[in-house]
Order: sequence, then C-alpha cells, then structure tokens
Amino acid sequence: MFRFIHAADLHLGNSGPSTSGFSKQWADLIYKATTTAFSNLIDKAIELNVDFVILAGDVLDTANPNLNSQLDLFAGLNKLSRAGIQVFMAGGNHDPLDLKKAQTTLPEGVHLFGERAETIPFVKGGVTLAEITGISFPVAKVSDDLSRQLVPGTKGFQIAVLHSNVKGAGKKENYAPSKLEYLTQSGFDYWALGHVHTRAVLSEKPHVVYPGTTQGTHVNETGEKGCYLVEVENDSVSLQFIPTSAYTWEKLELEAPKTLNELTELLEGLDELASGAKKVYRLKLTGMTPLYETLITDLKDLEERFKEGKHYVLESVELDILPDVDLEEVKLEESLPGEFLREAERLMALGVSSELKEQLAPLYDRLGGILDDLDEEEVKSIINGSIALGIELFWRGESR
Ligand SMILES: [Mn+2]
Repeated sequence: MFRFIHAADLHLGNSGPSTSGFSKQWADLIYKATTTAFSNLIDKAIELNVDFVILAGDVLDTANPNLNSQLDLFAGLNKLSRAGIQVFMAGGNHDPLDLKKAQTTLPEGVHLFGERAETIPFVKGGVTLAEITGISFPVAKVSDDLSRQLVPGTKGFQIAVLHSNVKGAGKKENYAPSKLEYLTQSGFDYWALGHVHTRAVLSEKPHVVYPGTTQGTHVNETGEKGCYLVEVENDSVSLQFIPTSAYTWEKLELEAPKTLNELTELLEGLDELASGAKKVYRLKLTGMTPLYETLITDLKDLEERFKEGKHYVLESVELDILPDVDLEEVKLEESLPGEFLREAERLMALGVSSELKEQLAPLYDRLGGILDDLDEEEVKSIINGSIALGIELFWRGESR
C-alpha cells in the first residue's frame, strides 16, 4: 500500500482580488492565500506521512515569479524533503520550463520533469511500487497533445503527470489538448492532471483526475478548493478530498430587503452565513423593493459600511433590483412609462404571430440558420426582460 497527494494549479504568487479598503488582517489573509494553501498542503502531507507528492503544473503563477513566491516554493519543498517525502513536479502554461529560474538546485527527493518525457520509479522497502512518468511545458503555449509522448513503464502502479486540457473538461484556452479516450487506453493507471481549476474525476479504472486549484483566486472559483489524497492498495485506488484554502469564494444571491430593518438584518447576518469559515462574498440583491432609490444612490456607502465582518469580506455588491411600483396603476397613466407598458402588453398579446417576428426577421436572416425560430415562451421571456429593463431605466432616470 502507498499513498500520495495529487495537487495542481497552486499559482504561488497570485495575490487574489484587490484588497483596497480591507483591514490589514483581511488584506494579509487574501494576499498570502496561495502560500497558506501550499503550506496547508505540506502540513497535511507530513501529518499523513504520505509517500510522495505530485504537483501537476502551474505551481507558480507566472513565468517571472517574484522573489517571495520562489522562496515560499523552496521553503515548502525543503520541508517535504526533510520529512523524507518525495515530490514530482511538472511545469504548466503559467510556469513553463523556459522561466528564468533562480540559480539553485532542487532539494533532495524533489524531481522536476523536463521537456522530454521521463519515468522515475517509486521504491519502498526495495520494491518498485510505482513508476511516475511526466513531462513539462517547454514554453507557455503548447498546442501539441503532450499525452502522446508519455509511455508507461513496466513495474508497479503507473502514474502519468501532465498539465493538459482534456477536451470538454473545461472552457479554458486550449493548452496542450488531450483526449479522454486516449488517456484511458494509454496503459496508465492514474493520470495526475493539472490545468482545470475545478476538481473532477473524469474516469475511474484507470483514474483520470483534476484536483483543481488549491486556492480560489477569483469569483469564478467558488467553493472549497484543495487536493486529493490517493491511496493505492493492490489494484484498488481510493480518493479523498483534502481542503487547503485560506478562504473560499461565494456568490450570494439574496432577495433585496424591503425595509431598513431588513437591510440591517441581512447584512449583519452575513457573518453567521459564513458559519465559521473565511468567505469572500460577491453579493447580488434581486427583485422589487421600495428601497430601490436608496440602494442605487447609496451603494458605495453600503459597500463601505459592511465591507467586512469577522468571517467575511464583500468583494462587491451588485444590484439587480426594480422599483416597487404597481405596474397596473402605471399602465393607466398618461405618461411615458405608462405608454411603454401598454405597448409591451400589446406585443405580448400578439405573441410570435406577426409584428415581433417581422421586426426580428432581419436579425434572423443575418444569423442564417444559427438560431431556431422563437417559440411563444421565448418571445414572452424576451418581452418580460425588456419590460424589466425599461422600468428600471425609467425609474433610475427619475431618481437622478
Ligand atoms: Mn492553472
């Protein structure tokens, strides 16, 4: 039996979102988060006494890393080395081999794969339990399928280490694309991948795994991030997720408060919502509210006043709100909004049948065949969206 940690996309040196306006405590926590996550990973590896650690690319955030991130990396590698834990590292699109590396040698037991594939045995008690084959990005932009260059060895459990975009696994730029069908038929037992920042097990037997990033650094990287602890016993492989993040991102969408009391309650409740964890929120308020004008006009004050709590900070507050007006009443008014609503209602009654379709015809002609014809529901949803936008513009204009 042996155990290893599979991590990738540590992006050491990435300082996360802007921390302007945050307290020093929060600013430090966010600024140092990628390093904290790395250090959490190392502590876990030592505590669990794993046999080795795999870092599958984008260990550093840039090809020209700052001194601090390089020192952090070497401090971590040294710690693992002293604990007798081997490290197998590959370079990715953010930290390719052509980076201007500090003049230094890697600590004992740390292996960085080169631009040609190589296979290194993992030996325990005189027995080769596994072989680890890997390759690094020679330059930042690789359009070749590097997986084709990796050939499994002959002894023990076969692991491949690669930074690669498996087709269909992520929406990111197509760096070093590879195909899942090829990976699963290549003879390897475990593909230790990096590149996609959301963890995913693409296949079992053989395993094709993205551990995701160890620390979310922007709003699209929500939720707990970390690495996988992999245990191999005979031919059975088990994975356990280990969280490493210093804080997590969360998109909060809440119904806009209707009164000042509700507003206070909502914002004071943010700390409780974090339930003890450190959260960076992007807050979105939605729906109709009598506080429409207040919220729109004084958004900056609101953001500043509730910028942070004990367990959370607000990255930003987004308003997707509407004034709380009685549309039926407005419809009867001899006013521009009244006329607008009456026109919208008229269109709604027409449905797909005539006018709207006529008006949209040039657009459809131009897109020729890309879009299907609109059905009744889609037309209704377009008109409803337009009504909401129109009302919002009328009332926003009024409040200025
Ligand atoms: Mn990455």
